[in-house]
Amino acid sequence: MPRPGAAALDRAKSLLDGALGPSKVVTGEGALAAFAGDESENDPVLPDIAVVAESADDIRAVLRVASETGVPVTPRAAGSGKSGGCIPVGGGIVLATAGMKAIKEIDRNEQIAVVEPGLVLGDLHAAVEAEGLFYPPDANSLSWCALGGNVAENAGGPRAFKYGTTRDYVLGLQVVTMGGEALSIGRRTKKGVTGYDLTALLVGSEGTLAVMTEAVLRLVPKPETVVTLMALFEDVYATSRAVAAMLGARVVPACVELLDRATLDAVRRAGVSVDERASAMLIIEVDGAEVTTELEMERVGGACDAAGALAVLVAQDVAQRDRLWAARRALSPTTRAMAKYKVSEDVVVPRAKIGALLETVDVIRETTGVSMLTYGHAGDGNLHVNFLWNDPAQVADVRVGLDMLFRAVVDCRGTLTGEHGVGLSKASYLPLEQSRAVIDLQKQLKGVFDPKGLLNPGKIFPRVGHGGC
Ligand code: 2HG
Ligand code: ZN
Repeated sequence: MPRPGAAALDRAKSLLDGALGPSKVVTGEGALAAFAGDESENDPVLPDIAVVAESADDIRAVLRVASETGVPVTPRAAGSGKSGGCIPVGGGIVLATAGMKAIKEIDRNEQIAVVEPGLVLGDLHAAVEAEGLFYPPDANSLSWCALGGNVAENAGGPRAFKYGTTRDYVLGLQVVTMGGEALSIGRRTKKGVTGYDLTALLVGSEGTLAVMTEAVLRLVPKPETVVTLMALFEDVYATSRAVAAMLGARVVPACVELLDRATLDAVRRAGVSVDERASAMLIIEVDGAEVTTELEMERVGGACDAAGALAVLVAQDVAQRDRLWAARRALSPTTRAMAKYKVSEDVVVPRAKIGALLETVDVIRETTGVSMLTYGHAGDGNLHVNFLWNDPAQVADVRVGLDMLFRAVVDCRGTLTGEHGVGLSKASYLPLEQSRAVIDLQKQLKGVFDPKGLLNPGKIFPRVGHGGC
């Protein structure tokens, strides 16, 4: 992707210095390294300039300068993304919003919160829960990911099974478009159908249409009780039978997380003791009023037993529950440490096809000889299929495996990404799932918001090769 010329950059730098003061404008390779990468497998790319925004006015100034000078601009919140969404592949300016962390409002009666893009998700959870309220989306990086990125990528997490993803909780947004125009879209009320649903369009648009300066979030009452169960199985296929049986018993757990044998081995190596006979685990959580959670817990236990569980254990206290979730939430870094190279996918299949997907993973492993492991959000059919390898020469085999995986997912009417986004990683695979007409329509929408193609260029739309390997 061509980078901006020196003259345009010099002009942008001096306009930014003038508009914002030099302290917010970062240059120099050492300092810019902090704005180059994310948590995906894509190589970092140094921007030419980074702006550390402190207010909506700063964001307006940056988008005005970018438009005026023709310099690309890539928004960035915490940098926890998994698909290269904030990597500035076109160079230019990184617009960093991590410093805008305010919770501007929590309204208990209306059950809404108004937040800035740099607010860390875990901090939002703590603040609203202190008021007896609940913000369900719970990306596993919640201790450091930020709302701006969550909104841009429509982040999910384990609780999406019962509660949905970020988009289900964003009522309205303050955004700035290229050129620096501030827009207020959406609403603060629970209901509302005025005009097109621009909020829904912008949530998950991967920072390619506009930059968020504020979000109005819908909250729900905090569940009275939470019960966490761990079910162990001799084989991974039994887990999909258990999930089907739970739904058949009319239970909608908050989370149903799957760990396959190779993932369990990684957990064991990380020091958590798990029954050696087990080749698969489900972590299941039910929440709500005490009477209903007790009933649901029994039904979940019955469903697991019917599917042939070796054991179903209930976390006895908060400490046990926290230990289990800490191990689950750390799976991404734990498995990352297992090999020199890793690609983690986040494909989704209809729940009834989870077994078929796991069979496909076995076939891919045998065909390519690449180590693989699978974990993820079984309730949603959203599985993180991981490829792990040490020899750079195996990249070709990984690419074969990815192709097999994505084709199998699309063939069973699944989707390529459930929560990490297309970004750089999956842009070249978009035509597998979406027709040319659908892709063209999205490009036209992009052109309406960003006619010069300067906002987060290089993302979503097809290019060659998998960005992560
Ligand atoms: C998770 O579910 C995250 O832990 C990250 O979505 C998945 O990196 C991964 O494999
Ligand atoms: Zn996930």
